[in-house]
Amino acid sequence: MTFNFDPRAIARSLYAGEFRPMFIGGRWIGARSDEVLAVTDPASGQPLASVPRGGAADIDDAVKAARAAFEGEWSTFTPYDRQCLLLRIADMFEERWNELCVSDTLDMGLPLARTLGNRRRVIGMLRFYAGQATALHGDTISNSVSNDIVTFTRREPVGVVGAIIPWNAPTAASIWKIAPALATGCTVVLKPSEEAPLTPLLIAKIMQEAGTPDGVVNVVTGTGAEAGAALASHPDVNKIVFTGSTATGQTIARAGVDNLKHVSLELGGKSPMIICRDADLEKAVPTAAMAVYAHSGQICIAGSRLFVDRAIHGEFLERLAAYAEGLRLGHGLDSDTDLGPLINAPQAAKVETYIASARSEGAELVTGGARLAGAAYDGGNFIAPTVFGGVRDEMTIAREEIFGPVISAMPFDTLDEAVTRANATPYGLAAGVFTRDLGTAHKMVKRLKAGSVWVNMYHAIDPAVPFGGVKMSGYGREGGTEHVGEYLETKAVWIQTA
Ligand code: TXE
Repeated sequence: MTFNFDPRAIARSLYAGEFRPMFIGGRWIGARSDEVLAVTDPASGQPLASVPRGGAADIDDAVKAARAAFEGEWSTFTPYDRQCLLLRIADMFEERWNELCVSDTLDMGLPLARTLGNRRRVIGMLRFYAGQATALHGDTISNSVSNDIVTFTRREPVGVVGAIIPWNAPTAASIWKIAPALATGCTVVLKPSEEAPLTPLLIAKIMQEAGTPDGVVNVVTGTGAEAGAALASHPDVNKIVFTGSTATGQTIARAGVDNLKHVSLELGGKSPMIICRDADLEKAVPTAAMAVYAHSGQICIAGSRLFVDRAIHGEFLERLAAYAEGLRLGHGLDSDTDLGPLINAPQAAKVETYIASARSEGAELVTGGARLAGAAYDGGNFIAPTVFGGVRDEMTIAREEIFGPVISAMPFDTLDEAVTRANATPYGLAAGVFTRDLGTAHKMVKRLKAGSVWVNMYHAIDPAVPFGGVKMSGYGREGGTEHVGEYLETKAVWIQTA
């Protein structure tokens, strides 16, 4: 892909190693402790900026600011006012899209061609929720008590929302949490990942410039154990929306019990991709590859368990390996990069441990399986796109979320067996099926236990289509009209008229 702008020039203008304050109550400030966290470019290891290491006191300040805004000026905004604000933010995102995407790429390494392609997931989401802001309504109910009593419901904002997001999609994750909050009249304290806090701060800046009242959106940077835990357990936070690992999601859900916070969790996955013998391999091979490699495997919906009908298993793996070997790894700002780095050294080490476990448990390495060395990869953590064949369901790589570019391929003999094995996981975020047979497709869709099922495609996400998981992949949905309900409380009103 060629860019019609100079990404490196934007990168230089954005981050030159300086201190980037966080955003509380409309003010750009440091942590009360004055401590900072360094942020580096995952592709080069070069410093980008430093951010405040916010802690419990800073979270408390942000929650107070969010509460004051919720009770104050923000509560006077009509649905139409909120709609206008969201549309203004969306317009500003359009104008500054290249800048936002360069920032996203620097934050987490995803190639710029991909971050640029997230327009609908981000700006579309803002506009979708702008529409939802003026579509909120309660019900009039014919109560069974008396004809002289009018009963109706009001949908009211849940209050202060704590949003905790991971590093693998800073822009989209921020907007998926903030847009529904603004649409419904809530206020937000966002805690980005310590690995990728810069784009969320840029987003807050744009929102401020768009006229978002002080305190409506606050961003506190810091670690999970400090700022994240303080937000999850804060008694004046009404709801937590979290995207991240299942283990942290469980911790957060427990922390919310004391004040019975609403909690929605979008967690990990070990999603199956099922390739039937009648699949169109021209489409299925690249789709199955990118279902995992697109974010270098660092995406919750990665279709990392690849079930292939035994009749085409050999041919499929050959073609998959050839496709994987043709992918170019490099810095996300380079126009010819297909895949970026892993976020940091511990993540790369974790992936290498999984690769080692696959070898020692008897899986057969088809391609990849090693770090890339050489000047182009200095300072980054690049692991070659990897395919293991001969994987058995009980092997570690077939059971655990790797969050790296590793596909575990397994043959199957019957569709019944494929679905049963696909469902034999604690997770249930997504699933993919490739078949030309409509009957097979519908049967699989019905039986697969997952929040999203894609047939003859993968990875598609749309603001109007609900996204989320079942089982240990969490609860609650993002996107779709039902999502706004997660930011609302229902108040029942009774009026005696005679
Ligand atoms: O995730 P965490 P991390 C998986 C992936 C990865 C592993 C660790 O396998 O290797 O998780 O990554 C905040 N209270 N996924 O450490 O811990 C944290 O600061 C409150 C899969 O990044 O889930 C960050 O903002 N908050 C996943 C956010 O939670 C806490 C995406 C996510 O961090 C906290 C990310 C606490 N006690 C990682 N501890 C997916 N499937 O999408 C941490 N945080």
